[in-house]
Amino acid sequence: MSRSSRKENLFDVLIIGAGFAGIYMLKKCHEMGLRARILEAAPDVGGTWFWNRYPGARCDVESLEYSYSFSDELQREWVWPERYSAQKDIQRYIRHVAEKFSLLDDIQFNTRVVEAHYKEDQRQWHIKCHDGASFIGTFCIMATGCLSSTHMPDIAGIEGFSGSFYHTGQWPESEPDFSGMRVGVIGTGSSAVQLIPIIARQCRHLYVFQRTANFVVPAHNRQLDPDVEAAHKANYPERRRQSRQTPFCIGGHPAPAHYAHEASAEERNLMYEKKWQTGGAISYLYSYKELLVDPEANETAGSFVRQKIRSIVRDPRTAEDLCPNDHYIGTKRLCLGDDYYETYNRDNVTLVNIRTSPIRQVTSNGIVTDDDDYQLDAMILATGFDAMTGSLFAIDIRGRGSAALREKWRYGPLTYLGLMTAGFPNLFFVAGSGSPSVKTNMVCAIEQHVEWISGCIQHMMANRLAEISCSEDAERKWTDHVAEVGNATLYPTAKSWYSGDNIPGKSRVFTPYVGGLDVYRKKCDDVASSGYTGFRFIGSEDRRLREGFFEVSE
Ligand code: N01
Repeated sequence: MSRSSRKENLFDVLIIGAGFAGIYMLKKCHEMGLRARILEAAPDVGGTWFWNRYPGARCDVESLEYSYSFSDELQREWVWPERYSAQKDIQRYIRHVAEKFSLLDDIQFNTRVVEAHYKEDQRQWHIKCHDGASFIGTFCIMATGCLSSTHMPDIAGIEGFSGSFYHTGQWPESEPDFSGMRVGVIGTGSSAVQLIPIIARQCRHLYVFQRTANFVVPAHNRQLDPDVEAAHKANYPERRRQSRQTPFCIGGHPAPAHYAHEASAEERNLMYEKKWQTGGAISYLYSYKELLVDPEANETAGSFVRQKIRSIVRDPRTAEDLCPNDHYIGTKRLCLGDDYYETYNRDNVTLVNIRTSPIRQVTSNGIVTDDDDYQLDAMILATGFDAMTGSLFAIDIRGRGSAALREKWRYGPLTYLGLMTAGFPNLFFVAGSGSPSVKTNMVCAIEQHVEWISGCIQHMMANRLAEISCSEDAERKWTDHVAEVGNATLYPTAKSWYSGDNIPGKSRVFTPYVGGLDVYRKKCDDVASSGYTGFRFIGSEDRRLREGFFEVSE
């Protein structure tokens, strides 16, 4: 370890990204007495919550759960104004955490990493940034986020549009004013569902260009009741403990006790109505045990939402266009919205079905479809992200023998526990492919990974180990296991960003581990306590790079 070194650009740990993951990783490095630095492309902390500041941006996990649990003082002192936090409150929170734990001095902002190469002879990562700056670290931690690399669709003529132009994932700080404007929104995923009702209230006319209808259930966001908050905080550590014992790491939603196929149609309707009135995606999908594994059961939950759409949206054709019919509910991210379907009853909102009438081209002043020509003053792309791997592939990452990660993962990510990939020593991924990640409460997933990685680094320090990598065998078995668990559900049946379907040319692989964070945590803990089964270590005093210094067979 290079702990004693004070060379300007030499660190024990280099962390890429200052979102929830990077911030906590840096704090752990401070606790371990390691010299660490975060390199962050944005001018502030927040990661995906920094960039996604479009009107209406809000978390779909409740505030008291979507927050760090590592400090009881922090979780008690912080006051969340709303049931589901707005982007600006989450951003304020992450900033507060960075200040409270004196992390800002070790974050280098406006620094985009473009290259990360492992030098085998030195056992160090050499990092290069867009401005030519370079850094060297013993460990490199990719805290780059799953939804950070925006997807710009390849639509003919799009670069020639002369009006105002935005992407939800790169929203400007200037808070654009749409009053009096004709606005086009392309996309109807979670971001659009939150944005559309707000823009509709501001603009002269809103055209929503929808290719695929999504299921949307109500959020019922509201001010957080101080009594609810006080009761939660009075018992916070115990609530966190209970949350950790659930697959999604979210408390207050007991696992379903019954099967949909055992309930009568009337009982099911009562159940779905209750969930509709309560609000929340997990709550809705937790109506019955088998909703995400059994197509027929799933259909009962999906058809309830379609009935709701038809009862809310007055124009029958618009209502039919809004009814999802190409995927099982919950297999794409179930959108949470307030006033979403109601917005289509406004006189100044038009839904344009670009499945039946595709976009031919964008012109300098609008969008031309097969059937019509829409004049626009502003265009908003809500077209999502090159998820899971996009932010990693944006960096030229090379491991042993200069092997490129982009090449190695050409047919999909290969990881052991989602934490490492063979041939890339001392490189950890936080809450990405091969781990529960986006299929659980992301903050919990991040805390679990950061704590495991920190424990591993401590183990290496205590045992004078300089290098860790995972074996190809462990990686293959784990990747197969992730696929097997996914294939036992309906998730992979949907065309979704979970599987990379939204990015032309990307290999189709459903990469999150959907066995639950509770199960996954135990697997990771068992691996560590059994002497890091499936990982290999090399000692710091062994200058020859021989394998197996601390290898534990499986
Ligand atoms: O992106 P998406 P998002 N022509 O990929 C359409 C998280 N999130 O930013 O389905 C026309 O879901 C595309 O159409 P189709 C959450 O995990 C969370 O909305 O490919 N349309 C789709 O409608 C979420 O799942 C929160 O046919 C094109 C849309 O663009 C994830 O981020 C809030 C197109 C993209 O939807 C991503 O959500 C916001 C094209 N060429 C986001 N290309 C909360 O916590 C794409 N589309 C609440």
